[in-house]
Amino acid sequence: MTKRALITGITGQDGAYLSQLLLEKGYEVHGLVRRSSTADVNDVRLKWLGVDKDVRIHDGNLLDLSGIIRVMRDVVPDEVYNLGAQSFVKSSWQQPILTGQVTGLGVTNMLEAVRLERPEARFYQASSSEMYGLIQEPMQSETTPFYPRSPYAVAKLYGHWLTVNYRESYGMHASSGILFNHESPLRGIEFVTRKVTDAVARIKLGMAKELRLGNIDAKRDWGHSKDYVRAMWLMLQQDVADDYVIATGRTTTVRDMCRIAFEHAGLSIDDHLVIDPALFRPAEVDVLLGNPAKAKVAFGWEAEISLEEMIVEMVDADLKRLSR
Ligand code: NDP
Ligand code: GDR
Repeated sequence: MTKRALITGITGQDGAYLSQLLLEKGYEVHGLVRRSSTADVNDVRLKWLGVDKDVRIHDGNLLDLSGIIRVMRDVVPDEVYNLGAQSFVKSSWQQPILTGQVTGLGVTNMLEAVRLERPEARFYQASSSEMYGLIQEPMQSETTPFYPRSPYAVAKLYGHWLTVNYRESYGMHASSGILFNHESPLRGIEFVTRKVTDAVARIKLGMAKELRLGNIDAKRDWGHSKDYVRAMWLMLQQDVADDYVIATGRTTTVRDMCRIAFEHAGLSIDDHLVIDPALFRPAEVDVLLGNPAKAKVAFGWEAEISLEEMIVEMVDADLKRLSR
């Protein structure tokens, strides 16, 4: 029997890589996509991976429960991956209410639709290392207390606990992946790695002179989206639903991540990097470092792509795109 998956956020970075993975595994892949007047460009990532023709798109918005119920009835999924969100931390201070509605309450809409229409489906919630925020433990695991530091992180924490609550209240197979930062050439341009690789490519090609950043002392545990969507799928293949940290176990400053990108292009960071106070956040998460031991023991997951390999891939992809 062909398995059916429903993915929210299918037009985003992870949605595209997860679609590719599930199609390779023989799934029928369905995606919930919010309508826009520029529908021709919102499948750009799926096109980049060459899977746009193989996925089935359904109009719907995380804010609209009746629409989600209709999609759930039409698709009758075996697995539901809730990746849709207002996912940019900095924007969450500018749009705290929208972020709460989409990133937080949107999870309630998804869980309710599954509970009412397809309670036997397995559910994945895209939780985030941002929930740790002002951490007090050097390495964060599933038992580390949370202390969210942005409206985005608060909304994610709500979605996280609601997923746990539906699992415990209704016996649903609902798992939450606490994923640390993961990137790729398909990463949105507003996130720091892609902002850096895009700028490095522009400087290399003579299209720009400088790169403006905020807090370059922040440290992140960066992995590759391709590795991380594999962990999402593995979580839903377990007999019992649970929560798992997905991370590399290595942390790097924004400054050192930049250096990798500049050096790969044969450029010096000191000649081009400008610190712009306007790019600092009202509250910062200074350091994140995840301990993925539980996922390794449970289903043998480990990150395979290093930060260096990923940044090189991203710079090369941006050079190629901008040279066209
Ligand atoms: P992206 O920002 O690339 O994708 C977000 C997706 O959500 C897009 O497809 C977007 O659609 C969709 N979306 C936004 N609002 C709505 C809405 N109201 N209704 C329906 N869909 C909506 O995120 P990523 O792929 O990087 O991340 C996937 C998920 O994982 C997100 O929930 C994110 O918060 C979470 N996460 C990400 C991490 C990372 O490092 N990448 C780490 C931890 C968690 P559109 O194309 O129309 O904008
Ligand atoms: P983050 O990712 O907030 O960790 O959330 P982002 O790449 O935006 O920031 C990482 C760190 O870099 C610092 N920084 C800058 N960030 C951006 N975007 N632009 C800049 O110019 C800049 N200068 C310095 C930030 O202050 C921060 O410390 C990502 C998102 O994908 C979330 O959805 C996800 O939940 C978490 O990762 C885990």
